[in-house]
Amino acid sequence: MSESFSNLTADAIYAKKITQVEDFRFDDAVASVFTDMVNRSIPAYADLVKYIGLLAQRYVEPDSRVYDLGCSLGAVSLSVDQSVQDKKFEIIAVDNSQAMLNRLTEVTKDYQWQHPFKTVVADIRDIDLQSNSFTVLNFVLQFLEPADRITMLQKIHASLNAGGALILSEKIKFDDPTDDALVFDLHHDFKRSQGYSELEIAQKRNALEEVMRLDTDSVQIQRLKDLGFQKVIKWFQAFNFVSYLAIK
Ligand code: GEK
Repeated sequence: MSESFSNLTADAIYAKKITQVEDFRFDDAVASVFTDMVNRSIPAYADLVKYIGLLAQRYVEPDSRVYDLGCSLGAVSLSVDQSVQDKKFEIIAVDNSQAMLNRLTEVTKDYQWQHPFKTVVADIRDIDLQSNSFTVLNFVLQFLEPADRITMLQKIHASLNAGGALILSEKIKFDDPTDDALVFDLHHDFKRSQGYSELEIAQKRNALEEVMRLDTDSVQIQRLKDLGFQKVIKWFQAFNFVSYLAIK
């Protein structure tokens, strides 16, 4: 995973006052600072990515496929590739941002993949998923239109082998508004501790308002259970960022 952390360029996208903050997009500007941005915005992101590699050791089956959906710079793919040594499998990383995939190619150019790895530029809603043992949606479902989320999860459930796992990481809302406000503030304390200014935090929040509509913890868990996942466990949480393990 260290390879994806080389060439670190500092995120200063929202550092200056912007008259009209536009909706957030995964364009060249974001792709070029993404590693810094994601580490300073999602608490414990690097640990979470590392631990997804550990989960992969348990759930990736020999001669199967792994999907990294909404892969950005491929941090999850790299983690799985390095973590699961003793099995043959293929990794397919999908993102609809050409800018992200160009940057992925650049940051991994000297990396020797241990398993066949391919990228696909596509909207994850439009692709056919082939049978697989491990699918990861690491902070991606939250960017889909709320109405499309269940269909996406249904498609993943249908494509997973019995016993296979979906790792779904999401920023969540809390059911209780007071709890939600508190954890929201704690997350902003985290961002301040990472060197983001009040202006940067506020402008990024505006940019994300329309493109990232959050579900509550109870909605996330119930939706996965209703789809037929045998086991749904919240295995990781840092403030309002959580990850679920859903086993078919
Ligand atoms: C990581 N998983 O580092 N189809 C395909 N890709 C999409 C779609 C879509 N409909 N919507 C958004 N994306 C990564 C981090 S970032 C999370 C994921 C964040 C892609 C988008 O282009 C971006 O690369 C990624 O999902 C979300 O573990 O920035 O908060």
